Amino acid sequence: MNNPRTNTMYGSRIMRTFCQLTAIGLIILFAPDRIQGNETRPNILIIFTDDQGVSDLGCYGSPTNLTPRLDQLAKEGTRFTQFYAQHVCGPSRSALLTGRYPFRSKGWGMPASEITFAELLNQAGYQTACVGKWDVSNRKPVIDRMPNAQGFDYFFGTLGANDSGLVRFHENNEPAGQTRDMGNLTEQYTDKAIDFLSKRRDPQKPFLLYLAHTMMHTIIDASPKFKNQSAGGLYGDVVEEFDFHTGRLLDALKELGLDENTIVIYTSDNGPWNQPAYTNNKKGHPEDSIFWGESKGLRDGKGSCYEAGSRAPCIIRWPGKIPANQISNSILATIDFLPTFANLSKFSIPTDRIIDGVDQTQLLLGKNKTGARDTFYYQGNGFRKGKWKYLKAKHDVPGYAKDRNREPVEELYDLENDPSESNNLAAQHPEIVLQLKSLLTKTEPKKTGTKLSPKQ
Ligand SMILES: [Ca+2]
Repeated sequence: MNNPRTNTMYGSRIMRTFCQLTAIGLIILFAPDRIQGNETRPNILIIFTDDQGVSDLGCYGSPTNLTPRLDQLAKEGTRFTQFYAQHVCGPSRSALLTGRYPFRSKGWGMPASEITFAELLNQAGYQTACVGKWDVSNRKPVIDRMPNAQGFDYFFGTLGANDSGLVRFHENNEPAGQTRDMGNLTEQYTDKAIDFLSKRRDPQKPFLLYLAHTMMHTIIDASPKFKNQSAGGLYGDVVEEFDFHTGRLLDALKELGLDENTIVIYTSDNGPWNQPAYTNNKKGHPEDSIFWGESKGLRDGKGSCYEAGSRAPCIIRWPGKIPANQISNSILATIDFLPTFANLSKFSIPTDRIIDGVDQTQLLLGKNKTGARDTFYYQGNGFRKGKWKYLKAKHDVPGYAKDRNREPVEELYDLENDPSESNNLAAQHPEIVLQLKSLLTKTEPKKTGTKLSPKQ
């Protein structure tokens, strides 16, 4: 056919197709989730629970709590056994968000000048959302220290804890109601997280979704469907409900086609609130109910400088990238996430301040079994290097976390052979005590501060 009009139409169709292809090409070339080498930057989903024991899940050895979805997550990813959050709530959150030990990032009082990984990911083109418990603005609506000002495009959740059985919500910077129904919080936060993925997400951008549950922080409760169902009592009901709703979130990720390129990180902020000074005073809980988690084989719990204070469960999944069905006994810490995200998501870490975390990409990808860290600093109290842990004679811990069974002497433990910290070897190994004290002194809070190499 040699009709000039048809030729013109044909030509304009070619031109239109060319323009469309060029536009798509430009989108592919410049879309924020593309990086050099056509490698796609991962989405990041952090599921962060509160006061959960390191052995509360089936895959971590719980004989009572049924957690099939998190057990499945462990089969699809790597489960860490030497994972450190921090000893208590606000400090743990500022450390997670900034990659800096709490004495630098200031815990509940985290100042506006702190730089979170949400800010860095946001600047690098990520869409960012925080759902749940914030707890680093002194539990107050201080606008420049709330999630929107600290890198999150969207926030729904609470600024504080739920010790009184009341949770007040904010949506972004505005008050958004309150509830006394603690048993509904896990479902409610999960719904908001799924809502973000399915309705608020910008498909042109990779995302960071930080879902910080209020459970299992007292006052705990489960919804009617889960109540009195677990062999682990009310606490077990809450854990099982958390497992169920986490499953819903993971299902949503899959249904939206996002699961393959999303790093899912599950962990908790500190150990279980299981000390007699606290559990004997069961405020707001039914008679005889158990409302604390298990850190089986580890000494003490939340707030303590013994291992159950800061050790947390941690499972990380990234299909095809992070080895599936693996257990890692290497030391990893929440402070390492910011530098690791910097590598994976291609942003630069701040150079005007000390970042205590270290890039653990090679450990996560299974390319380096030992990881980039063999040390951990126990806020104000001690220092670990490899299997050895040193504690000062005087412990600086909250009142509920004081261990009444200890003498005020320096302590040294071999965590490999004595994970429950029952055999003080300080007198037998004075040279190791000296070495760890020296490392502790180098790390301890100073006005100027020095960054200690994570491997010493
Ligand atoms: Ca906590």
